[in-house]
Amino acid sequence: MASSIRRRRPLLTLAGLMLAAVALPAAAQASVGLELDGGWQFRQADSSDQHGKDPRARAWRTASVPGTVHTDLLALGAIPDPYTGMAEGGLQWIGLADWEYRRTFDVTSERLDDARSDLVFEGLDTFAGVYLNGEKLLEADNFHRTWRVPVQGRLKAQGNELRVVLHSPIRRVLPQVLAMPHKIAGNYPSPWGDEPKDAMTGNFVRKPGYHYGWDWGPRYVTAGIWKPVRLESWDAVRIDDMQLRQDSVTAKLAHVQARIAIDVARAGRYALRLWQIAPDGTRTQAAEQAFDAKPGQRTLEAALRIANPRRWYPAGYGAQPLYRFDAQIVGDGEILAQASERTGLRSVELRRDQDANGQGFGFVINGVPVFAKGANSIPFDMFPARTSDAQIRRILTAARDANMNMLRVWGGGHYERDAFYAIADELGLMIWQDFMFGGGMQPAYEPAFRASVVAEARDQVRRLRDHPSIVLWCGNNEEEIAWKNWGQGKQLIEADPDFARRVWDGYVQLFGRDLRKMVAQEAGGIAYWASSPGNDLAEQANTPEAGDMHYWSVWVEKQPVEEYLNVTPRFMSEFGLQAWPSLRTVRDYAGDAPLAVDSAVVVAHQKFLAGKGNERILDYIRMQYGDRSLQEARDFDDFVYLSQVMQAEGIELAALHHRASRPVTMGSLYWQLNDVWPGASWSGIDWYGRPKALQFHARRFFAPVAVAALRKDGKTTVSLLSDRTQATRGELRMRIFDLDGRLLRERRTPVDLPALAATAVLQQGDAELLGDADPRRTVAVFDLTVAGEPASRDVVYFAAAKDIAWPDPQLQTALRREPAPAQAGDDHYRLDLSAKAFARAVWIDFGELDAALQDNALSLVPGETVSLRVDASASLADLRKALRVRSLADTLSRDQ
Ligand code: BMA
Repeated sequence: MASSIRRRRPLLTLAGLMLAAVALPAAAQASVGLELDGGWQFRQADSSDQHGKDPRARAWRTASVPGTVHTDLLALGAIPDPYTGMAEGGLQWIGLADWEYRRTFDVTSERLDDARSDLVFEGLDTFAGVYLNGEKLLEADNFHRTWRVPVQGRLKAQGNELRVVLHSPIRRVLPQVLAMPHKIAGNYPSPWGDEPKDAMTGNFVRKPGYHYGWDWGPRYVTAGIWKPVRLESWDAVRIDDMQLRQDSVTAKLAHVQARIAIDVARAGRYALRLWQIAPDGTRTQAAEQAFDAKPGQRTLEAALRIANPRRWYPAGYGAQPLYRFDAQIVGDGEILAQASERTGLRSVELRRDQDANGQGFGFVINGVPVFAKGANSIPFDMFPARTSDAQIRRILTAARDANMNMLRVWGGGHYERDAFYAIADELGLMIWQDFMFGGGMQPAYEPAFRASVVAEARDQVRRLRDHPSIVLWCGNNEEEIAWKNWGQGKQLIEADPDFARRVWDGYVQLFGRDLRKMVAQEAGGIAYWASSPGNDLAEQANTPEAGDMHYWSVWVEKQPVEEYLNVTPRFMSEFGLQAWPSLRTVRDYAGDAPLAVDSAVVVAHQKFLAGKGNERILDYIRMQYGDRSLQEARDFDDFVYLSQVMQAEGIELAALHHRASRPVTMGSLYWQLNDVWPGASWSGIDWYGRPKALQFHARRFFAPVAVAALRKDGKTTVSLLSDRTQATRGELRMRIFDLDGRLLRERRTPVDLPALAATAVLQQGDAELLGDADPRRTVAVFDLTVAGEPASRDVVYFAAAKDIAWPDPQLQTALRREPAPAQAGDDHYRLDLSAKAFARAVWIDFGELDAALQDNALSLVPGETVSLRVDASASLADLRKALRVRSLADTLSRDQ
């Protein structure tokens, strides 16, 4: 909600209001009143015992708010960049220190006279004592909450001092954890000795789990004032919250209940005015009501009926029209308070019908069952305040461009800022929103802990509930499965059955009852789901028959990727394979250090410690591409390339299988969309926003209309996948080639694609497809063309890549400049690419130059020319010089 308070101040013009609304992300918690973000200083607190690590520990130094202590130290040059080289181990002292922030501010006499004044901290990380003019105001203990403290009568006109003391979260919690006779298991033990491996504190704090280290990111247990601070003063009335509850939405009519929570300082007669701004900009008054109010809090309600609403759809199903509502509280002819909220009108249902396969799990938007395609998102940075809205927009746009329609905001991070959800609303990305619980149980058996969580969750649901993108609130990530299936429950039951029962009962109370109740009260009808993966607390937590599934036998248990074909879940919410980001990204963090699979600077950014991540990547490369591909010690570049090919081909296999299994399966979200820092991970886009091969594959395997040719046990099933709501027709072309480019067989078949369906159209054994052709020298290429849709291709190989003698495809490239576009920006180029023999996993790059490619990571059929748009700021000559094209043959044939 964007809100503002105004008293005896000039009114904004209507145009000004519109502009303000355009500039703000929807539902922004506008920093109105007196913003207190600038002018802060910081130092180590008296209580800290880390002064020796920081030569100027006691000096007041410039700080940024919102921000974190790590980024403040970095800005001063007091520490090395936490993301480069091998800085991590040497920076753990920061998490053990206590810190102190301060600033002063003046208050106008008008404000001093106001009946009410609140200091608002949108986010404090985490154990924070807050003092105003030496008097303690607040003892905060939850990163995810918004803190509002009344301060009227405690302000002076000049030189108010605000001081925030941040205690080391590890130090604060460790005594309590050490005193426990039996510990609760958690993720991940610190490799750095800053806390004992068997007394992990992270799960006892309401602070992002990933700050304590994760299997794709470093450990930086930071502290700070991570969101804006402001002083809000009012004399009459303040709008505290505004909800646009969508009670029903159909093509004909939307019933929206506007609920405006106000805080009245002065008794009087007021009026609520509500304006509706339709997606086309038409502004109409939606309600006006007068009311008498006494001091205190109350909620005003107005029932709105919107005829023939323009409905919001997920990407690929329709447009994303957004309505804005402006509320004003008027008294004595003046606007005393106003707020603005944006939403999209749609109906959302989590459909869980019983059927022959068990119980379904799928999202139905405006009556349309939507196959969810997407990925899991993690925080965009270790230090969230430094993420820019532009960075978020770039990554979310890349997700939408890859034909995704859903992201799961994973529970080990933080609730994202308003802009994230506003952008998701605009792009049509549905959001599965976890509450922030990531790995292992918490002390939910303590009522005070549960109360803190419910307060946090209420803050967040109220902040975010009008975003049409949010389609599910989920209690936690992987806590139930860890307890039930991974032995965490069993171990504790064996060690201490009474305590184990308390832990489980606390879990059920928090995730089964408290959060469910709060979501039912506050979230406007959006479904609640206890845990991912799970079956909403039913006995079995991770099964293909019901609920959502995380499938990690491939990767964690080292099963071959073909195993993906043997699991058909109702909704796959996690599965993944790691790959390294581009060499350029590795160089950016590693500098000139020698790069090899096992070199120290490389391993420092590989966080899958449980299984030695680079060894695991090599295992998967070997399974598919063989030993002869591996020059790893000598040629890190090949390792990066092969890791990306392996990841992209593996995830594609699984995602196409999920889509082909519709309607049994209704979702496929791979792990993971983005990165928190530059390093190895399961992401398709690295921390700089550079795509791995997976990102290009995703656009093709998530295309609304696509062909899946899946070979299992010597039999290939070809399915036509359509997310279109109307039936269409097209042509399926099958060609059997030998690798040198000889066409052995071709068949073209007209095909029907029923709406919202996967349709198997062909099933053939190897012998039928191959005839007497050599399986090691032959491929089957399936192309689907449907008018108005991009062509879709899938290729079947009859032998593992390592068993195929790849001929040199003799790739040909031609790069030219295209006429300049109408608007300024990068230049446009066109790259024509062709191959003489079959080319698998063609990768184009321009080295150190920034160039956005329309497509990449392609397979090329002999004789065809693929023409790609390239956007770059570099000159044609420089691009030509930097252009490099490779395919699997280059890497696999090097030693032959
Ligand atoms: C999943 C996630 C994360 C983790 C990922 C890769 O289970 O929920 O906890 O990063 O696996 O191991």
